[in-house]
Amino acid sequence: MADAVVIGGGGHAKVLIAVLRKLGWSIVGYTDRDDRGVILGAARLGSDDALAGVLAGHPGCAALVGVGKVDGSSLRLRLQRAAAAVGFETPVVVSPHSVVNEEVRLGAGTMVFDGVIVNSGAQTGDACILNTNATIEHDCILGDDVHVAPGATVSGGVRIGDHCMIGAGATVIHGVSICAGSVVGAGAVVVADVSEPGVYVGSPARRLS
Ligand code: JB3
Repeated sequence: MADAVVIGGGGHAKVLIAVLRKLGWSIVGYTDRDDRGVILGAARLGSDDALAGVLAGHPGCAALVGVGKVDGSSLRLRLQRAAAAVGFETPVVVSPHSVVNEEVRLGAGTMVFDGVIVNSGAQTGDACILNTNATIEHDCILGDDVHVAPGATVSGGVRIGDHCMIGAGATVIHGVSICAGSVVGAGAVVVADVSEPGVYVGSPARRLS
């Protein structure tokens, strides 16, 4: 079994660790500035300063970002790139209880959780979260560090820029483009291109001033 360390010890880490276990990974532990206790059997190893020691003790270890994302920030991508820079593997994680069809490309560190469907021809950049029961339809192109929250539906041919967050249960209709750094609120329905970063809510989705 390959070793993995999880960066971050909160709710997202709990979801990630369960999927990693199903995939047969051996969880070395997690790093977090706070002690969040034992998470599904994984103990805190210390803050991120402890990562170098983890790699020394576990050559070839993977690092997965267990810090979630609820905004347009770039923290996840920065954490992943920093781990890769010191020699960690940052693999794609695909739940055995998801469906990934043909000619799909998933960037390094992208996580596909339970119930997700990624349809043919779709692609993501690095460090994306395709969260529980999200749907990414055919030929979508997602940038780096995009979080598609639980139950969200991204229809065919949609383009989503870096660092976006598509909220729980939101819908993006076919062919729409959403610019980098945008946040689509839970349950929003995006029916037109989003060309100005901001927070978009409602149906049809409108930018919060
Ligand atoms: O909505 C869903 C299904 N999931 C949400 C997820 C996508 O985002 C979840 O409900 C939360 O809203 C959020 O999950 P997350 O990030 O696990 O939230 P929280 O439970 O607050 O835990 C974040 C943890 O990350 C905290 O313990 C922080 O101390 C830690 N953290 C923050 N910055 C960090 C860093 N840990 C490390 N190792 N390094 C950091 O830079």
